[in-house]
Order: sequence, then C-alpha cells, then structure tokens
Amino acid sequence: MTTAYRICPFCEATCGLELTIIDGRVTGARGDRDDVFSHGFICPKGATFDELEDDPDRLRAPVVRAGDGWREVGWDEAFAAVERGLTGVAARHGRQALAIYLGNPNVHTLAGGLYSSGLAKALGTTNIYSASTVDQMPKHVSSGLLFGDPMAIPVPDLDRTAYLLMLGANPVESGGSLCTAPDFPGKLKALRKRGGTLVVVDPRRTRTARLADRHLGIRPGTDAYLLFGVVHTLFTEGLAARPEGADDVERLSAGFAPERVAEVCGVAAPEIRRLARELAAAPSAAVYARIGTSTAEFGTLTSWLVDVVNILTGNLDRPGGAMFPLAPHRPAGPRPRRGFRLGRWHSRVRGLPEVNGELPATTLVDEIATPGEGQVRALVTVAGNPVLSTPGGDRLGEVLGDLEFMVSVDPYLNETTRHAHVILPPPPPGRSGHYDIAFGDLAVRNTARYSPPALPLRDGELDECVILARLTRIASGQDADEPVMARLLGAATADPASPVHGKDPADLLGRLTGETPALRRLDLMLRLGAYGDGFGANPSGLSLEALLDAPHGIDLGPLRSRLPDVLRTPSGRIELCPPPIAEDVTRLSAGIEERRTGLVLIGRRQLRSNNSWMHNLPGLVRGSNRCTLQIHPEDADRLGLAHAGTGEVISENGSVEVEIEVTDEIMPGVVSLPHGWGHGRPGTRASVAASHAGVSANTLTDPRALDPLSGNAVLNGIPVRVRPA
Ligand SMILES: Nc1nc2c(c(=O)[nH]1)N[C@H]1C(S)=C(S)[C@@H](COP(=O)(O)OP(=O)(O)OC[C@H]3O[C@@H](n4cnc5c(=O)[nH]c(N)nc54)[C@H](O)[C@@H]3O)O[C@H]1N2
Ligand SMILES: Nc1nc2c(c(=O)[nH]1)N[C@H]1C(S)=C(S)[C@@H](COP(=O)(O)OP(=O)(O)OC[C@H]3O[C@@H](n4cnc5c(=O)[nH]c(N)nc54)[C@H](O)[C@@H]3O)O[C@H]1N2
Ligand code: SF4
Ligand SMILES: [Mo]
Repeated sequence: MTTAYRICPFCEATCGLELTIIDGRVTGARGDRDDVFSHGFICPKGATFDELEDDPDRLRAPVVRAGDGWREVGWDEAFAAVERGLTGVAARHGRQALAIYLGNPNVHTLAGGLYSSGLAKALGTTNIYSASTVDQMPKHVSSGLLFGDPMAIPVPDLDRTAYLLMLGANPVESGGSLCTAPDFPGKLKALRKRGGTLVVVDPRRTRTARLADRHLGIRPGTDAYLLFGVVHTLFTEGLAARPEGADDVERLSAGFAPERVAEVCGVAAPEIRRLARELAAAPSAAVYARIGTSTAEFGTLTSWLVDVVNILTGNLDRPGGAMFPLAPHRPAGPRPRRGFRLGRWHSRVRGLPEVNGELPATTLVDEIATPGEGQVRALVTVAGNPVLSTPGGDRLGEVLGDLEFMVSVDPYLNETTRHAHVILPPPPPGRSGHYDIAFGDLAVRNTARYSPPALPLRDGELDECVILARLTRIASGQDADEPVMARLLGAATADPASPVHGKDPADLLGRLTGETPALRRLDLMLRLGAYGDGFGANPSGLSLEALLDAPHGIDLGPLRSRLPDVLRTPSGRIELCPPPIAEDVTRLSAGIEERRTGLVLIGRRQLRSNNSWMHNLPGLVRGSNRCTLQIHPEDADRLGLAHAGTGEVISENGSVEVEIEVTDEIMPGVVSLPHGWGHGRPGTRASVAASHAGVSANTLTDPRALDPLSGNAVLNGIPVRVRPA
C-alpha cells in the first residue's frame, strides 16, 4: 500500500486528498491533514474519488460511431476521424460552421486550464460557448466594466472578515464558488466564534443559512433591489465613502428607497437599513454573492452592486473585506490597460452580443437548427453536458443529431455525448497531474500546489493535455504549445520590469523542466509569476521543481492589497458607474412596477452531487430520491399536493412529473428542484445514474430568458404552476 497526494477536482474548494493505492489502483481517499490550504478537510464527493477511477461505465478507449453502436478504436484512428470530420465541415461550409462548447470540468483540469481557450481560438469561429453563460458570466462583465479585467474578481477575505453578507450561495453544500475556500463551513463557524456576523439571503433556509446570525428569505431574482436599497441607505444616512463616480451611483439609487424595494424583494425596509448600517459600522465587512444572484434577469447589476457596496463601505481591497487574490502563475505588477468591451460581434440568429469572447450557451441550439450562411454543422464539446445543463437542453439534444460531425472529449456516454461521432475519453483524475489554473485567482489565501499523477496511464489511455493539444493541432495546423511559450517569453524578455528582461528566450526555453509540454508551460508560468524564481533572479522562488518538492503545497500567505495593479481600465481607475450598467438600471426601475406574483422555481445544489455527472457513483446516489420538488406547506395545502406524492410542474417551456417534498425550509411562493438529473435516456451508458434518473430542471427553464448585459441564462425565478399528477 502506498499513498499519493492529489488536489480534488470536484469542486472549487480544491481540497488536498490523500489517496490510498493498492496494486496499482486508487482504493480510498481522505483529507490530507498536511495540505497547506485545506488542512485535512474532505466532503463525500472527494471521498468517492476511488469510485470514479473504477466506474465500469467510464470509457477507457476512444470510440467512433458505427451504425447504431460504437466501435473502440486506437487514438490515431480516432484523431484521423476527427480530422476528417472537422476539416470536411470547414471545407464545405467555412469555419464559422464549427462550434465548441466548454463545460465546467475544464476549470478543474490542467488540460482545460492550459488548452481549452487555445483550442477554441484554433477553430477559427465565433461560435464559442461555455458553461460560463449558465453560471458566472455576470460577474465577469461587472468586473470587466468596474476594473477593466473580467478575471479580476474580489473574494471575501473569509479568515479575517468581521461581517459577511452572503446572497444566493450555499457553500456548505456547494463547497463555495468564485471564492475558493476549503472547509467553508469551518470558516463560517470560525467567523462567528471570533465575534463576527454572518447574514444569509436566500429563498431557502439552507444548511449555510442555518449557520448564520440571520437568514433573510428573498423573492427570487430581486437581489438587485435589495442591494440598491442598501446603497440608498448608505447615501441617505451619510455612511458612504465618496470615490469618483459615487455621485452617479447616488443618483441611480434614488428610486430604490428601502420602503420602495421591500415589497418587491420581500425583505422588510428596517432590515435593509440595518444591513447598510451594519456593513458601514463593522470593523471589516464583505458582501459575497453567488449563483442564485447571477443566474437571474438582473445578474450583472447584482454582481456590480455587490462590489459597489464593498467600495462604498471602504471594504474593497482591504484585509477582512473583499480582496483580489494573486495566483502563483500570474505576474505581479501593473499590466497593460486594455479595458473591456462588450458586443464585439453578435450571434447570427438572435443577434445576441458577444461577451468575454463567447456567445450565450442557450443560443447554441438556434445556431445549429437555423439554416443559412454560418449555420453550425460541427460541434466540439469538452467536459460538458449542455443537454442537461442548459435551458432548452432537451431541444438541443434533438438537434445535435442533425450535425454533420460532433466530437466530445468526455469520459462518459451521456445525454450530450451520445450524439457525437467520436468520443475521446480522458483518463481518470488519479492518472492526471493537476494544478489549478482557475482557482488561484479566486482563493481566500495564496498558495501553490501541484499534484503529479498518482498512477501511470494504463495501456490505451492518453493524457487530456495531449488530447486537447492534438485537437488544437488538427484545428489550427499549428503546435499547441510552442507559440504560447514563445509569446510569453517574448513579452517577458522585452519587459523592463521582468526579472528576465533582455535575456535570450531560446536559452530560457532550454532551462524549463517538466516531462511534457504542458508541464514546461506550467514551469514557465510559475517562474515568471509573482512568486517565481525568475530563472535565477529569485533563487528561493517558485518553479515546477519547487512544487514537486512540496507535495502538500507551499503557503504564500494571506491576501494582500493589490490596487491599483489589478486595474486594466484605460483610465487606470475604478469605473464605479460604467455606462452599460447605468443604462440597465432603467430596466430594473421598470421592473418595480411589473412585480410578479405566483409560484416561481429555483434550483438546489446538493452535497452528494456535481451538476449532471456524478450520479453514476453508487456512494453518492445511495439513499432516498433527491430529485424532489420542495414546496412550502401552505402552498402544498392550497394546491392539494401531498408529501411524497407526485406533482406535475408546468412552465412556459415544458413540464415534468416529480416527487413532492413538503418542507418549511423553502419560503412560500417558491419551489425548488435540483438540476443535473434526467438520466436514463436511450443511448447513454451510466447504469447507476439511469436507476436514479430524476427529471431535468432545464426542461422547465426558458432558453429565451437572459440577463441582457452578460447573455447569462436565467435559472432561478422561473414562473411555474404545480398540480397533483
Ligand atoms: N437549472 C439549472 N441549470 C444549471 C445550473 C443550475 O444551478 N440550475 N448550474 C449551471 C452551472 S453553475 C454549471 S457550471 C453548468 C455545468 O454545465 P456542464 O459543464 O455542461 O455540465 P456538467 O454536468 O458539469 O458536465 C460535465 C461533463 O464533463 C465530463 N467530465 C468529468 N470529468 C471530466 C474530465 O476530467 N475531463 C473531461 N474532458 N470531461 C470530464 C462529465 O462526464 C460531463 O459530461 O450547469 C448549469 N446548469
Ligand atoms: N455538491 C455540489 N457542489 C457543487 C456543485 C454541485 O452541483 N453540487 N456545482 C458546482 C458549481 S458548477 C457551482 S457554479 C457552484 C455554485 O455554488 P453556489 O453558488 O453556492 O450554488 P448553490 O448551492 O446552488 O447556491 C445557490 C443558492 O441561491 C439560492 N437562490 C436561488 N435563487 C435566488 C435568488 O434569486 N436570490 C438569492 N439571494 N438566492 C437565491 C438557492 O436557494 C441556493 O441556496 O457549486 C459547485 N459545487
Ligand atoms: S469540498 Fe470540493 S474539493 Fe473538497 S473534497 Fe469535497 S468536492 Fe473535493
Ligand atoms: Mo458552475
């Protein structure tokens, strides 16, 4: 028996795991007590790491469609089929006929972090889609407008804050998101233990809400009103700081007095005032909002208001407030002030604006289904299951079958990949090296960790970095790594502020360590990064070798103030009141008048679940049915719905039959259904998931409903009717 250390790839908490290995197999996982970041924390998903390795339904070799079935082939044959498929479509219809969808696990693999955006660019199309537009795109837009950089996302300084206002997040079950913090529950308990205050705003009394000093139920989709009420109070009571742009924000807030918004959001005016006063008075405070607020019709406004409150209360960029992490692979110091632009191009069918280089995932179906110049005829999916994950996904599933070619990089034959012509399966995570490219930018403490593969690849397995690099080469005809490294080295050696200024790029290239191009790229990024060895300029600094010598990671300390270095606005200042935001406030004002009543649907993440793809692990689906519709006893009585009975949920978009769970955890007027279920469809291969099939929440959500600034889907606050089935 041996042990190996591996960062968990199943959620944003990035806990360090200690894997047990017997006879060349991962047989168990527990929390790594010596991990510098997670200190031994683990959750049930991390603990099923071994089940994922051994899942008999996982694809172990590439497969190509053969009649009604699949044929296992070697990698060369699989890539040849991909090359024929993609180049054929590009030759017949042009490159705009190619599309790519990048799913969530791309942020949880080194391959996704290093290669997915290059692969998307290599396709030479604007048909680029990802899970970001069913998730956090509003935050990118808000940060792009405020700070000039869509990736500059402040996180609550959890370990030091005295006051945390949390909206639309349930980190006790989700592990935390856009706030990488292993053991979030422990950190919330510690906050209260040191005398701090936690307030949770959520239509459900979640496990997180139960840890709070106060839980405020809110009408779904109305957080922007609540936060504007807070901003209004900060100004009218003279509690607000007055940075540049504050006058404009004050003017915008005039129509959102607490009394006016209270009725819309269901939070009483005195409570809104109290929040403002407490945030202003606390020695340090942070507002943190997550997916319940971003997958909503005013997602970008809400994301912006979160940082506006942090700024007006003096809490942005100070310890205990909302701070900007500095990941080890990012260079320190100021960067070019390129600014941020929206709508550089538009989608063909619905004319939706480009955001952050992408188009809204919910319009992929239109681009495939609508004939004409530029119609999508070939699709690449990497680590995505948009048939279950995006509104209107059922219809997407239907039209995927019409594509001339589809290739999926995915370990499962699922609701989406069953439509592919070729599936390229990555090896299980125990056989892949790992470094979190995405989450260093979002972590509540700066650390550096690399996990080498715990086990070697088996015959027939190919590292996902190699898979994506080969796809990139097929798409662009160019090497996936050399141009990237040349560009990074060229820029660094030309930059007078860089430790390698004036050095010979070829010499530096020759000094990189790492057995694969991916690892050499990582070594390069680390050595040129904020804590890097600068190729000798700072001998005790970071490099791949330094991380290999530290299996439990290297602690780089608490978050530090980073303004103005993070700013990339052309002005070099925070743009507190950007024009696109100010314009969208008109829509928010109008919404006060057209207040909706009636039942609305929200989602529900569960600890033993991970979007659509971990339901095939027996250890996670054991026990009673979890795909239930939660409804308040008053609503259940009124509608004649019995606990454990079956109800029919009907929206504008579709209907599902589902088990009813009567509970006062949810507020009246709101019902909740988890997403990611709806398994057991023909042609899928996930036997365990099929016997816990459930229904897809995205049968009910509306592909037309978007936050206009970000193109993000509206997943919460869907008007529905429920009746006994
Ligand atoms: N109604 C509703 N819909 C939602 C949400 C909601 O709250 N409500 N949440 C949204 C959110 S936040 C997100 S992020 C999206 C997620 O949307 P998607 O990313 O489209 O869906 P996932 O279910 O995460 O599917 C992940 C896929 O990656 C595959 N996979 C797993 N590990 C690997 C790997 O190592 N490599 C590769 N190549 N593939 C791998 C899995 O087999 C699966 O097919 O769903 C969104 N959809
Ligand atoms: N166990 C588990 N962990 C996961 C995932 C998973 O599927 N399962 N998915 C991962 C992914 S991809 C992501 S993006 C993160 C997301 O992580 P979180 O953002 O923490 O997501 P949720 O747990 O869905 O919490 C969202 C909360 O918002 C509430 N809510 C809904 N509508 C509104 C609203 O209008 N206003 C307010 N204030 N609240 C509202 C819901 O009741 C819910 O409690 O989790 C990640 N971690
Ligand atoms: S909290 Fe997230 S990272 Fe930690 S063990 Fe669970 S799934 Fe893995
Ligand atoms: Mo997500």
